[in-house]
Amino acid sequence: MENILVDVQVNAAIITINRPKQLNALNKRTIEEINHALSTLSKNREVRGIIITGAGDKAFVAGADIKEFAHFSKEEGKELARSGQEKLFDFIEHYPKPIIAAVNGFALGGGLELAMACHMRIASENARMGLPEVSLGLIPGYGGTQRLPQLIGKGKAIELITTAKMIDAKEALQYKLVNYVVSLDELLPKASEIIKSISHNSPTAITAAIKSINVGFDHRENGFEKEINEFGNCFGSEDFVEGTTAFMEKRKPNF
Ligand code: DAK
Repeated sequence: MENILVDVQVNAAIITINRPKQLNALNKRTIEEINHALSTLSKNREVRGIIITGAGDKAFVAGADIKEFAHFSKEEGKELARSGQEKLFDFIEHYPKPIIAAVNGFALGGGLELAMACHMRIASENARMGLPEVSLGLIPGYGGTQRLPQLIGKGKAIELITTAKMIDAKEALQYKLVNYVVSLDELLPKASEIIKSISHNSPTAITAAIKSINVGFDHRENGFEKEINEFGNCFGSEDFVEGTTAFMEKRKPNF
């Protein structure tokens, strides 16, 4: 791996995007590497959740790598958008284990889109977020026009996208774009603490819950139907037997 670091700890794995001189801008290679790391980690049963963060204390990810796509044609732009969405953004959204973005500085453009594709976001007090694409003659191309309104509502999303303005961590919390704001020192511990509490619960049920929640935002499928199906499937799982048996035996379940 050239552009990321992967650190597998108890319960959680931390993926650090490691191009600090470029403020961790996302290029094609970084997208491929994150995809590869996530694919490997999905098979590791000890890993119950993933944290994605940026190297250094200045940026999570300052956007897609402008230097890489500046000369792209229309066709190349579409191809980059499609392959990036499949390999990273949709891949993360539909990942079977919870992924937390630990936003430790600038999360702009593709960087904020990456954070929004994650299941949860925690920001450090110095974080600054925005979708400045229209200032470059672009629109958000990695799902930002869809996920920002889902998270903060249509009116505020249109304001942020059309003004290209950056917001600070406090505003992001107020809009519910992030779940928590903590000091930079507390960022990774807070994310690990959430994954620790997730680790007490059934991995099968967590995957089913992620799938059901996602379908509720996918207008091609009926979320309530999906929830009924996934709920029914839980009854056939070993985790369900263990969870209910443990409850009746007044002990903690061992998933
Ligand atoms: N790409 C490439 N390099 C970047 C970068 C980026 N997004 N952001 C920063 N850098 C590089 C700078 O060029 C500089 O490199 P050197 O000149 O030292 O070689 C280094 O990181 C440090 O940056 P600054 O010197 O600018 O640092 P400052 O503290 O002065 O400013 C800043 C920090 C974050 C305010 C500033 O760097 C900045 O405005 N950065 C750009 C923010 C931005 O506009 N991000 C891009 C948003 S647009 C697509 C799909 C999606 C997208 C595009 C295409 N397709 C599917 C085709 C998404 C687009 C975006 O993300």
